[in-house]
Amino acid sequence: MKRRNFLKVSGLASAGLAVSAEAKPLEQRRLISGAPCVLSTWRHGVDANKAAWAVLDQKGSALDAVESGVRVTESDPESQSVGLGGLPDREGKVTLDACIMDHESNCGAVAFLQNIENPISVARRVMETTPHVFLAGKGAYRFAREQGFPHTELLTEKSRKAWEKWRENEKAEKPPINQENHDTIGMLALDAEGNLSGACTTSGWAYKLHGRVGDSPIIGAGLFVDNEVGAACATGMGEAVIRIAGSATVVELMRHGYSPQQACQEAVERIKAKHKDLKGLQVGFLALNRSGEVGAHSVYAGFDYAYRDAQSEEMRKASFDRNW
Ligand code: SD4
Repeated sequence: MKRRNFLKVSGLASAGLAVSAEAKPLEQRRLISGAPCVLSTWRHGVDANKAAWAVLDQKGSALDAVESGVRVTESDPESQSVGLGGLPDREGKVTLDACIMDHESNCGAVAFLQNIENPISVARRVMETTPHVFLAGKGAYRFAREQGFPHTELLTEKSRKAWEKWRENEKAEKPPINQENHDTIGMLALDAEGNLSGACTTSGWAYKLHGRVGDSPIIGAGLFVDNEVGAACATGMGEAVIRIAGSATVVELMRHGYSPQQACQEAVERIKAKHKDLKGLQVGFLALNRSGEVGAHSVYAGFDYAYRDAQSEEMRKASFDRNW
């Protein structure tokens, strides 16, 4: 597709987003790979980035970095939206979704996994030891146990109490999505070799229907990596992210010349275009290209992310379209 046509169909022009004069499709430019860095969604990303940076700083791989990083959040009982201590579904069961992807487009995923504290490592094991990409439910659990992962009770006292309180006031509709009950960790890293990897892990939408799976374990929705271009991950209402193949869309936009920031903004435009009613529909995207440029944008205010490289370690606020 000619670039002019691509812009026309993308809706970028109508969204009023400017593409810089240098923006060119990938085949017309060379992205020089940037210095190592790691970024991850929400405040729990600070501690996760620490663990990831310990790997990157020793010239370790981006793949090892993202796995080590998000394991910290999965194992933190205080984080009520990921791994141990995650808020359960409406039946009181903690069910976990995760995926991982490396610079060679190898990927692994698990969904609807119960009683395993570190689903990201199970996802990596699926990627590295099986001919498959995705295991779900009982099969994923059995595989994890065979691989030596311990059986763990994931419902903490704090999360059980929150669920009981929710049940007292249970309404027919699902709970609203906001920063309190919806904060997956998605992590993207660039290593010293110039390779990208990503990981995404969550307990999903609090008090969801039993069996519900969101975007987080779906390669192309919750996470996507293409080492030629960049990487992206998503947080927020998974149903909306799946509808636009969110993370794959962000990466593909970068391939066509969008900066990471422009790509995240355009993906949010697509979400907006597909949903007449945006009330409470929070989605945020994070993106990183091969040069180490970063982008972050969300539908509503409040999305932030942790960034770390050799010079800086900080929380950053994403740009957004609307106030709550
Ligand atoms: C999901 N996207 O299960 C995940 C949840 C999330 O911030 O990202 N929360 O829909």
